[in-house]
Amino acid sequence: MSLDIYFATGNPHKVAEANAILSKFGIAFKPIPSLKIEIQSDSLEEIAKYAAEAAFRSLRAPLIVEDSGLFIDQLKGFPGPYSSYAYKTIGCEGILRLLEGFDNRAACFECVVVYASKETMRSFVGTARGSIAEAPRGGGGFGFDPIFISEDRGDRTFSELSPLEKSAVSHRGKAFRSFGEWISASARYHTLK
Ligand code: ITT
Repeated sequence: MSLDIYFATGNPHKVAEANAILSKFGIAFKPIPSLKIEIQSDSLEEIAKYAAEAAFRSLRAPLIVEDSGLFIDQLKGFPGPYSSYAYKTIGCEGILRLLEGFDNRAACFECVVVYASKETMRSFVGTARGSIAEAPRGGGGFGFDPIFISEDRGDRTFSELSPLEKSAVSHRGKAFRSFGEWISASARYHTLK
């Protein structure tokens, strides 16, 4: 038997990556796309906490919300919390154009997972450091994966990694593994599972 937890997100890639990580903890996420309310803020944690509180008020069942983004040093952290919008508007090509002529291509992906239930609300954070490639490479993943080179995987972009290789070093992998360790040690997990 698995422990089902709702995941308020409209991004099926996030759900697939989270389920692959959490299946070993006996947890399955059930997506509910319509429940994520997104405020504007410079803080991923603030965005995710607000969304988790609002989603819990409507659903009244344990759930998670995840907010993530790509932070580029040369662009003072842009697109950061605006990554979803930046991806839909300027995309990977637009980011590469903004970095044309700059040597500093350092960047990181960040992910905040917020779990909300009747008893508690907790955040779990993951960061993956790396750099922005000169051109898109690879066919896997989603979003900015084709232009992000993880410092832990040689010269390969996230899109050139298998899903397992990506999640071993990714921001999402780190945040969801912390969540999995915490929830599997909690009383709730043992009574409901
Ligand atoms: P929800 O808000 O519905 O969960 P979303 O895709 O809009 O889905 P965010 O607001 O958290 O999610 O935006 C994060 C964006 O950052 C995402 O759309 C991608 O463009 C980018 N991103 C986050 N994690 C990524 C990853 O692992 N690989 C590539 N791009 C990623």
